[in-house]
Amino acid sequence: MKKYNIAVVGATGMVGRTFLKVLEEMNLPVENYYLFASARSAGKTLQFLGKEYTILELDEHAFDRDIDIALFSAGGSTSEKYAPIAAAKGCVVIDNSSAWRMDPEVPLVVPEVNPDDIKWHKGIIANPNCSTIQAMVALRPLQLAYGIRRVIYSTYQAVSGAGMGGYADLENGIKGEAPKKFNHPIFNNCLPQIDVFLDNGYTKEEMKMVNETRKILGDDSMCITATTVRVPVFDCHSESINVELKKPFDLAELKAILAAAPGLVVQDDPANAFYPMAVTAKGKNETFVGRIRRDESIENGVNLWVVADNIRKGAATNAVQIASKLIEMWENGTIKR
Ligand code: NAP
Ligand code: 3JM
Repeated sequence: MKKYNIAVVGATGMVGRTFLKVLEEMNLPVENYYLFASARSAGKTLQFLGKEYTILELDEHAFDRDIDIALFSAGGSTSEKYAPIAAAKGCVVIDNSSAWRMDPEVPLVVPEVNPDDIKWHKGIIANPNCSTIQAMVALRPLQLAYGIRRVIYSTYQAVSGAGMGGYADLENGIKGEAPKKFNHPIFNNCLPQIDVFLDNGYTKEEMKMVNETRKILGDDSMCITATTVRVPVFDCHSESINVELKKPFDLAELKAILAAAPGLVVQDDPANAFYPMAVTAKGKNETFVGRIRRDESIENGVNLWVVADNIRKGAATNAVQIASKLIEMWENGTIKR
């Protein structure tokens, strides 16, 4: 099997460091790794695969090397500028930022859900928002079985989703210090604002969930609304998802469909207080679903509680799974390198 060269852009960040852990675990056929960050970290070293790697500065010439795949997680403006430069050099960018997700020329991929969209990439493949990814893993099987008319998302999102700065705000807030990353203290608090506010009164995070869900599930007519909330939890996003299906369902059958879905683990035994939680999802690559019950206020309604490690399945794991699928498609001739 051919071996490939992989770059990690933003290697020193919360997502970037998890990329390195997931890459160590997933054992892709890789010849060389190149780790990039800003001038702030260039020259520093990171331990990876038992070796010491020196961080390289990201600049216009970074992709002059023979790089097959670049995993980007260095913020929207970095992706906006450098992803086209990398793609022009023949490298396939798997981008974790929101910069390219809604571009009609860019596939937006959750490997368990729409892997075939990888086939029409033109050099950039987008990784969805963390909150969207875990919802897709749970909703796709229901869409295929019953059709989905409407979705109401209410999220409880960990501070790690706001990077190293988000983590520091909770750690320091516990000690009584003022926040630097968030507008308000996050310790002992819930912030009904993630990312900036838009003209329609929603936050950008909320509209990411609405628009990305429609694109990934391939249904622009799906009715979707979202309220996204930052909570004082270090790791893992939890989501209440209320779904209105198009067809009637049998609850036992619906649970069996979820239990058989790829990447999804059902944890649903209320009698024993067994359901998905942030503390049990931490460090895992799967998405967890529980509290599966009929919404008795509408016809064909169901409520779900969905939890995943936002930096793993919500970011690094999903991106590395895309890379793995891409390599598989190159190797079996589905798409040309
Ligand atoms: P973080 O902990 O703040 O890390 C940011 C990383 O970006 C660091 O490695 C930093 O390098 C690097 N960086 C910043 N500016 C750069 C520049 N001009 N050139 C090169 N590298 C630069 O943030 P994070 O949580 O890892 O998130 C990083 C990005 O990933 C986010 O901004 C977001 O777009 C995306 N993200 C996506 C998801 C998802 O759901 N898909 C989830 C979380 C984050 P230095 O060490 O040099 O500062
Ligand atoms: C998650 O540079 C930025 O503004 C990054 C903001 C950000 C994003 C984003 O919009 O790319 C922080 C955390 C995300 C995301 O996954 O959408």
